[in-house]
Amino acid sequence: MSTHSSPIIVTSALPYANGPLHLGHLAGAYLTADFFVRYNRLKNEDILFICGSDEHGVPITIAAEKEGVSPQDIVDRYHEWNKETFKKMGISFDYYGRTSSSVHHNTSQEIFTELNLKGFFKVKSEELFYDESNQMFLPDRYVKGQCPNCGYGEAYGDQCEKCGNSINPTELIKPVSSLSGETPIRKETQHWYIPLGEMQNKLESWLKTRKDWKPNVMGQIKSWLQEGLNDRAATRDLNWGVPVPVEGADGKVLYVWFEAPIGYISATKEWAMQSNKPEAWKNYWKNDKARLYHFIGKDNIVFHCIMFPIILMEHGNLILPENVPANEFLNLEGKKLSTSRGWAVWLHDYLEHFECDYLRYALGVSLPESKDSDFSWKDFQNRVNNELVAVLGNFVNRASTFIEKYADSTVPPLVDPKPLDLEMLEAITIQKHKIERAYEHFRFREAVQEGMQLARLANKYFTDSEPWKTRKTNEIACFNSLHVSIQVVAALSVLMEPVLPESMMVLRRQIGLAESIKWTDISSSMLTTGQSLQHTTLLFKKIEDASIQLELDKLQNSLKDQSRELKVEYPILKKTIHFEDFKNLDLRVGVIKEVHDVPKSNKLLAFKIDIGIETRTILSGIKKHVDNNKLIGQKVTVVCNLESRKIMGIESKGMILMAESSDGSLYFVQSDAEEGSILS
Ligand code: B3M
Ligand code: ZN
Repeated sequence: MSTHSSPIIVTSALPYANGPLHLGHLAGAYLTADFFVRYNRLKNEDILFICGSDEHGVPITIAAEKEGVSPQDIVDRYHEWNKETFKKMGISFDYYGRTSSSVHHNTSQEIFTELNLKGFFKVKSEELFYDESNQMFLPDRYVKGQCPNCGYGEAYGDQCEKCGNSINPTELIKPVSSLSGETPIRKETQHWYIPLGEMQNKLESWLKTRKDWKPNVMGQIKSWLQEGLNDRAATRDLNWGVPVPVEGADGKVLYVWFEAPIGYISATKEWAMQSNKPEAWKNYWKNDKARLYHFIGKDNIVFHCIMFPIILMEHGNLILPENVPANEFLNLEGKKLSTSRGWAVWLHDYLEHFECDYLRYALGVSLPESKDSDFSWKDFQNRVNNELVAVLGNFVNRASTFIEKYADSTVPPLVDPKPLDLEMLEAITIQKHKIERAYEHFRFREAVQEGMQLARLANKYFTDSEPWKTRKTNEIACFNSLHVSIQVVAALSVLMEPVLPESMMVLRRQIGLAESIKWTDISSSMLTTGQSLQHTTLLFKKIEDASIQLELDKLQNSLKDQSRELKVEYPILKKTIHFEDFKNLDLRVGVIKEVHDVPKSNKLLAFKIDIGIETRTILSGIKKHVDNNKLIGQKVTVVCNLESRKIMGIESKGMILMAESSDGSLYFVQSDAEEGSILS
């Protein structure tokens, strides 16, 4: 993607307005989008950054019921709060809308109606779960039960969070209403289905034209397509949401995942109206030349890469995404982030104690770009102290203090520079190109690191050229070092702007760079000789151990608080079996000899396991739960006399026993006994 003048529209997933924002949100869909947008603004692109609150759907009504307030109260509270938090975090949306707005209601109803008139939907009458005591149907999370695919006991009516499969509610085994805890009855109702299955070929042809998509994103899409797409209802029996615009459809609303992505369009319309150019939204959505980028977390891939494109395609006259650079998940201190368990860092809380730029940088270098990554407070402290303070801040400070003291606070001349000086000046252009390439291919970690790399090189240059010595022996050489250094400072103040907007703005003011400075202005001569410089303040402050300990304690305490309230629910015991039944199980200790990926599967691994008497191939769907590099040589427990099964063309003989912890993580059942040992 090079600089052309076609408009760009960037969207970040609309967070549900049912709770405050945390670190996982930021790392998933907002920080990278903001880096990308700020970079493109500096490049003078015509770019629009859209987001807003997702205010409908079962997540909202359930949050309201939990607190005993109305859904409206919930969304009003969190909409304003989240909007404010994003702003304080430096996320520079051009418009932050909300899906309860009338523009959104109208827009999504219009799109539904248009599709309905085209005969796009399949209208089906079917029996769905109904809670008799509450007199309501139980869409999505209102019904829980056992997953028909993986057996997980807490699967929801729309999706199993364990295996990621989408579910038709009536497929749930032992369904229970989340409202009354009772077994629901089945009751006839009518819904409008999106015929995803029929659209699969068309979708696949379009996907083939998508270039440069991240492998983690394409991989997930392909595995959905491989399993074959099922029709999905675009409507729900609920009274909170956008009413279905069809006569006789009282008590029905559009499915939140049908209308929420349309929120991107509605918010763009609102932005256009607010900017007094009401037609301007078309420049982004109805313009073949415009490019649309959805920034999301990986759990939203199916909706943005399958469902929404199908809706856009069938509607016609609206552009489809150019790319969907989804991120994986961010873990916290080595564990899965979980708001219900209190294992989260809330952004509003963070902002009370630290600068927004610190987190933007620390997360920026460790983003879950291609695989899940981890945030730890210790690492955060190290990034701030050893990189922001000790490298970038230190360099800026050294350069400007010297100029203040020895060059009368003006940019000294560059006279007869030596190779060391010229190399440093060249590094500006080299790093600039590296950063550009990184941003243009959605490699944000790299972009951040290459920026810091320039500061690292500059620190070394400063040390090597020893201006504190030359100032007494060779003033020209000393001035050259200071001239070069302050030019690097100027370049850094723009190169690092997407990552560190607050501190780089302060820096640019101090060195007298114009507000309007652009990416193309980055060069080795951004400041002119003789230009006077203001006194620079320290850009970053060291974080003490005590502040980090405070955060760690807070995390532990909230975990304790939550577990008091929210005891882990263990499934009830299975029914008693005879001793003989148990004796029939052949369990042995095995040792992992080889591990291979299974082509086209992002869940399965193929193991070769030595069970003493022989080495067997066993397939197991635990890819996400284990560290691939640490598998060989591990002891595991194998169910050896389970009938063999062919999975994805490979014969699997037996099963590896796994223990499942309450957060859904899987662990091997291990023994120190030698391979072949029998468990009895
Ligand atoms: N609100 C889900 C989420 O927060 C959803 C995103 C909507 S994007 C159109 O994960
Ligand atoms: Zn499942």
